[in-house]
Amino acid sequence: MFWDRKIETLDRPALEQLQLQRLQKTVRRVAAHVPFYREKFAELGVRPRDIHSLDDLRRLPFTTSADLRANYPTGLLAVPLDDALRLHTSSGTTGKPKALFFSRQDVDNAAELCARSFVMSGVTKKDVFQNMMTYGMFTGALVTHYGAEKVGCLVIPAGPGNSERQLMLMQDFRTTFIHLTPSYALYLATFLEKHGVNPRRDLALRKAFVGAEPYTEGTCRKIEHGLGLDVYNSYGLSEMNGPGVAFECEQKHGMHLWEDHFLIEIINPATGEPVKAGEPGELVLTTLTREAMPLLRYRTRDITSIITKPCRCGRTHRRLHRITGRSDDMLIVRGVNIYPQQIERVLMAQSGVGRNYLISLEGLDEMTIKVELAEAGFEGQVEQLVKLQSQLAEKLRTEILIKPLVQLLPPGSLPVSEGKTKRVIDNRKL
Ligand code: DLL
Repeated sequence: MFWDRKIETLDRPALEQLQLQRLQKTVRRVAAHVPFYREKFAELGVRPRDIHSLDDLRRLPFTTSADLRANYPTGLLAVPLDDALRLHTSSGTTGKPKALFFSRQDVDNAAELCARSFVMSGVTKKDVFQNMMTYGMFTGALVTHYGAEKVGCLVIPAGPGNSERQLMLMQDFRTTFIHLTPSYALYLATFLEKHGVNPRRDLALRKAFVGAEPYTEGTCRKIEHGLGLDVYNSYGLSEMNGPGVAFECEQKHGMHLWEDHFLIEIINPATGEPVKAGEPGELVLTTLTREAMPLLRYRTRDITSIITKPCRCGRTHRRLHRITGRSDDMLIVRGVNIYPQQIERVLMAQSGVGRNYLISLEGLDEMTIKVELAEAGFEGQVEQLVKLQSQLAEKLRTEILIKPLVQLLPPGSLPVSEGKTKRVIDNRKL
């Protein structure tokens, strides 16, 4: 199913022509209205009229999240404040948040891309959408809210948490699809199980759009199994409107990134140079239609790769593989580079393991993986636990090259989050 068949299946030369026109317009816009970019262009000796082809993108400067913070609150605005319609913020680990402005057109485009993304997975106006993302300054809920309204769905702005109420709403209004973080999805699955709800039998749920943080294929399967539905990966970031940047189609093999609105590059994060076609690296995005706050070559820090083969669904917009982590999430433990997603991959593929885990770093580089056991399956024998513990430690060693301590915990003993989860506690005294 298509929301806008023409644009979604536009042939590559026409799509690239459209991208070039939009890139040129964006570059002219920032050169005229954003001193930060004007100065960068002057430093690099590049002028808007030097952009003749998409390859010229590489002549333009990168933008980083530090640049957004340094220009907080309005330094990167490309329109008069009067023409800004909405403000979202995105908080990082330190200091001021990033302020993201939307013009009327930006608000509309964001909703349009979410509508496209929902319809791509088979959502229609007959669907009932319970939005379990956080409403507020976070883009996660509002942007998808308006997208689903555009499709004509009944939208229930539930927000996350309060699982009793979620269940009541799902039962009373026959909710068919939800949008939530992987952490809350896993929690909700446990909640339903505890309350004797069999989602396939008792609820009308068909799909969950899951995103806002990285998760593995194994976690995806656990959510599908626990909630009795199909999971579609939902990717986005506040700097690019929020959700709706890249979503999965019904083929569920990679996320189509909407290339009429964003230009993709995959670079080696250490050198800034492009990687070879199909190789993993850091995703860098340039906005092509944003009016209030266009961004050039934004370093997302997300690690992924482009699927080079065309998709069977007929869309020409290229797909990204699941995000495997952020370049700034990388842990260095005893000199070894480790991504938390590698650990999640091992844990979630192991039978007997439950739905929650925590990576704890203490003392002089001691790594402990705290992991909950599955609700069902454990028969209370100590030998069983010891075996599982050593199997996990061994598999983890193969994956991350160091052998962590594995601590098995009863289900429900680790903290849960309704939003993004903190998976790593680093208390090392190095
Ligand atoms: O998380 C926007 C969003 C909301 C996307 C709801 C999808 C659903 P930020 O708070 O700015 O915006 O965080 C963006 O979250 O750079 C990734 O590191 C991570 N992220 C978002 N979606 C995914 C995903 C929203 N599907 C940052 N898989 C991004 C992996 C994701 N990581």
